[in-house]
Amino acid sequence: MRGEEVVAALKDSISDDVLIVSSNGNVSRQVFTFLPQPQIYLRGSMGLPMSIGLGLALAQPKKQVIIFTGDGNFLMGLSSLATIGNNLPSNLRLIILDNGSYATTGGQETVTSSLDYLKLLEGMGIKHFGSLNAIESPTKLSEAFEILLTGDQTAVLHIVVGDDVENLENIPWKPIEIKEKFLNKFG
Ligand SMILES: Cc1ncc(C[n+]2csc(CCOP(=O)(O)OP(=O)(O)O)c2C)c(N)n1
Repeated sequence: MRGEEVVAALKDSISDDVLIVSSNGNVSRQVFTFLPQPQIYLRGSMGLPMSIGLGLALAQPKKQVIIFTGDGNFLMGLSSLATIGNNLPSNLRLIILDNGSYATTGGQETVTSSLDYLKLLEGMGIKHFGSLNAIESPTKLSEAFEILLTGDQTAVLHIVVGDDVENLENIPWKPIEIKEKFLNKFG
């Protein structure tokens, strides 16, 4: 499965009151296209979805917060993972869509092929971790997602996805409009 197929497949499991933060580039376009709007669609800066998601989870403890990040963004924002591990908000979920590349900018390889996610996350103090290969086991996706959502602790789901991408429409909202629409709905 490609990243957008994974995001689209999760649509029915995500209720309208869930807060979502998505990393810049393709992942934000996928979340914008397939999941309830509005959400925080990052544009431009890489590496910020984890810190912004953590802030949202701490500010809105009664709401569930899901971060969707590409692996390139995940690597760039690693320092905030340590802060997540230190705070461990029970309402925070992190989904890493790992296509092993910076697909948005032409598919340059990232270094996740040599990354031991389990050790990394454990070292950051995050214990609830799942990893699956969505290409080989699409039926396991909804099961894994169900476990992720219904748990009572900070949890991370790492999903290996294909590196071929569909060219989705760019998000038509400016960053300030994204903020206003999000605050109008959830603020
Ligand atoms: C600080 C910074 N460096 C580089 C870029 C250019 N850039 C935009 S999206 C992107 C790739 C993001 O990769 P990933 O998070 O793995 O998502 P994918 O594109 O693979 O879906 C890059 C390098 C940027 N926007 N900001």
